Order: sequence, then structure tokens, then C-alpha cells
Amino acid sequence: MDIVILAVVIAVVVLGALGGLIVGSRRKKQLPPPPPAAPDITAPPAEPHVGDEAETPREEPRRTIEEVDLPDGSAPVVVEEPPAEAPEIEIPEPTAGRLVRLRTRLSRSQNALGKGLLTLLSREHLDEDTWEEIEDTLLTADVGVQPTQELVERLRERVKVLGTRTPEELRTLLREELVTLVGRDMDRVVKTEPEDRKPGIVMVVGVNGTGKTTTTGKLARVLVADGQSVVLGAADTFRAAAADQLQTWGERVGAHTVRGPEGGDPASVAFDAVKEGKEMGANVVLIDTAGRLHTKTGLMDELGKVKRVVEKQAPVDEVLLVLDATTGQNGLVQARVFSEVVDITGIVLTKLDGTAKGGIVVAVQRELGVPVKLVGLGEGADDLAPFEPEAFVDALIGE
Ligand SMILES: Nc1nc2c(ncn2[C@@H]2O[C@H](COP(=O)(O)OP(=O)(O)OP(=O)(O)O)[C@@H](O)[C@H]2O)c(=O)[nH]1
Ligand SMILES: [Mg+2]
Repeated sequence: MDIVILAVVIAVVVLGALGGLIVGSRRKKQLPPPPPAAPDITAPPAEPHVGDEAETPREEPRRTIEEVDLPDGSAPVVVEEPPAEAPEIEIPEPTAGRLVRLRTRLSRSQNALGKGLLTLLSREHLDEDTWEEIEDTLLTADVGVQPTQELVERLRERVKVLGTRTPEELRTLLREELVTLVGRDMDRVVKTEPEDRKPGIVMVVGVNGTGKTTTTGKLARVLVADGQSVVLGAADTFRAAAADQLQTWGERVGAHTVRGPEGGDPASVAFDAVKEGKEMGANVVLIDTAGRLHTKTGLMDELGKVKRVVEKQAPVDEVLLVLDATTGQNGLVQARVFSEVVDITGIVLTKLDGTAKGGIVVAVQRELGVPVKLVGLGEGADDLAPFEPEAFVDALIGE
């Protein structure tokens, strides 16, 4: 038993020291602990890791043991008391400029798409072969056939008009055309604040493993950072771990999670979440749903029901479809089916950090006629960025 306690103590001290190193290397806001009643705000000990198993207790009281006698009677070991831990409510980073901060995460798309295009366009002779290469570059990056043809046509025209080309002119031209292709005028605001009532209601849907729960958690952080109060609805009742995962995200920013029994009716959890959100006077209710294959009719019907049941109380303001960017064109088929079952109002493209297929932004918007509103650029808690066409294109074509 003593050995076990000693092992625990040593592990805590070593982990504490390592944690200290990691936190120390990051820029963190260090604020004094809040008064007992205040709901926010203290600095996090470390960034959470997306998909952390929520069963791992995070706020376990640390044991304090001054002296432990080793079983063989050797000298007592003195263990320093670990510093008292502050309650773990975090201050998320503001969202302004996040895409700029995270632009290096797009390096794979930058190399494959942006820089590739610039290099090709800079060739002295833009012959048919080169134009074909330009087309291939766009198709490989999943821009889609129709948008690719449009862009190539525009580029051909403008390059012809330009005559001799300086690298600067080419960059400006390509930037303009790419921003136009991605779309300047779409309303990309995530609707969380209906004018006439509270709370705003957001549903998060998509196939398995695309990043729904993670996105819901990251979005909750964004909203809390903006001063909104958030209630989370764990309408993924397939696995208890799913609700735990969501609740863990919520706890980190002080958001309440409504959950139901494992295997229970997801629609009733969603309904209860909105009801509680109303009662608590929350600004926003975010409903996380279970991943489901778009080909499973029963599950798709269930999703439709979740939305209809919620709407007995108030309209859903935003239905976010979460698509994994690394699945490329396959995402388009999913998108179509989901949009038939629940009206999708916005797209979240996750895992853009792990793919060279950034062109999927263009393709998926075309497919659904719905804007990409948020992009996931990593597993870190604040690696979700509002999508801004200019910043995105700048990241693609580099400095
Ligand atoms: N690199 C990267 N990983 C991400 C991103 N978003 C989510 N992930 C990872 O994707 C995995 C799945 O995330 P979840 O949020 O659990 O996905 P989900 O859609 O809720 O999954 P199910 O509920 O099982 O359908 C996790 O390991 C996340 O860390 C992203 O933008 N970039
Ligand atoms: Mg999930």
C-alpha cells in the first residue's frame, strides 16, 4: 500500500513539474483566482486535449504526504507539497484574427495549391500544357470540376490582358480570383442571438468522427469568451463517453451540460437542454448529436426528429454540418443527404490542418449553397477559427 501511495506522489510531482514546463512555454493569461461566487475566471494549468477521455478525473484532490517510510526501512522520503490547484475554468482566446494566427496550419494546402498555382502562372510561356497543370492542381486540391473550369477561364483571360507579368501582379490577380471563388459576400456569422428570444439554438450534425463534439466544445469556449452563457445538450446518447466528453469541454469554461441516460432518446435530451437553457436564462444552447452515416435511413430519420422536437419550443437558429476536410469529395455526398434531412445553415470544415485539399471549401459551398462558417485547424481547444475568405486565401498563397 505504501509503495502505491509513494508511486502516486512521485507521479503527481513529476507530472506537475512537466505540466509547469509546458504551461510555462505557452503564452497564458494569468489572473488571480476569482472570488468564491464568481463563475469565471482563472488560468488553465494546461490546454485540454481534444478527445481526452472524460473518465480520467481532472479535478482530483491532490494528496499531501510529508513523509513516507519505505518498506525496507530506509530513510524517509520528503515530498514537497504540490502547489494548491486553482479551479479549472479557462479563459479562451478571442476569435478575432484566429485564422491569421493559425495560418501556418494550412501549409499543406499552401504548398499544394497556392504556391503551386503561383509557380505555374509565373512560367515564361503559359502554353496549353501549363494550363492543364494548373487545372490538375486545382482538381487535386478538391476545388471541384465546375469551379476549376471557371477559375482557369478567368485566369487565362486576365493573364492575356496583363501581357508581361511581374510576380507581384500575378499574386494580386490570383488572390483576387481565389477570394471571388471562395465567396466574398456570404453571411458567415454563426447565428446564436435571435432578436426576439433567448436562448439561441445551435445543432451540430455530421457523420462519425468528423469532429462534432470537439467543435461543439470549441464553439462553447468562443461564446463564453464573448461573454455569453452557454448550455450544452449531449444528444449523443449512444455512448456514455460521448456525454462525458462534451461535459468535460463544458466544465472547462463553466458551461452546464444536460444529458440523458445512455441509450435514451436523443430528441428528449435536446428538448430538455433547450428547456433548461430557457429556465436558466442562458444565451445559447449548443446541441451535440451522435455521428451517423448518411446512408443509414433510420438514424437520419432520428436526426430529423431531434430537430422537430426541439422546434416545439423554438426554431433552431443554426444547424452546423461538420465535415472532415481530409475526406475530400466524399464529404459532398454526406453534405447533400444531411441537408435534405435537416436544413443545414452552415458548414464547419475540420482537420484542414491535416490536408492538402483546402479547395474543398469551394466545392462544399457550391454543393450546398451554404457558407463555410468555421474551420478546424488543430486539436487544441482554441484551434477553431471563424472562416474569412481573405485570410484563408492569403494563407494559401503565402507571403
Ligand atoms: N487535427 C485536427 N483534429 C481534429 C479537428 N477537429 C477534431 N479533431 C479530432 O478528431 C477526432 C474526433 O473528434 P470528435 O469531436 O470526437 O468527433 P465526433 O464527430 O464528435 O465523433 P463521434 O461523436 O464519434 O461521431 C478527435 O481526435 C479530435 O481531436 C481539427 O480541426 N484538426
Ligand atoms: Mg461526438
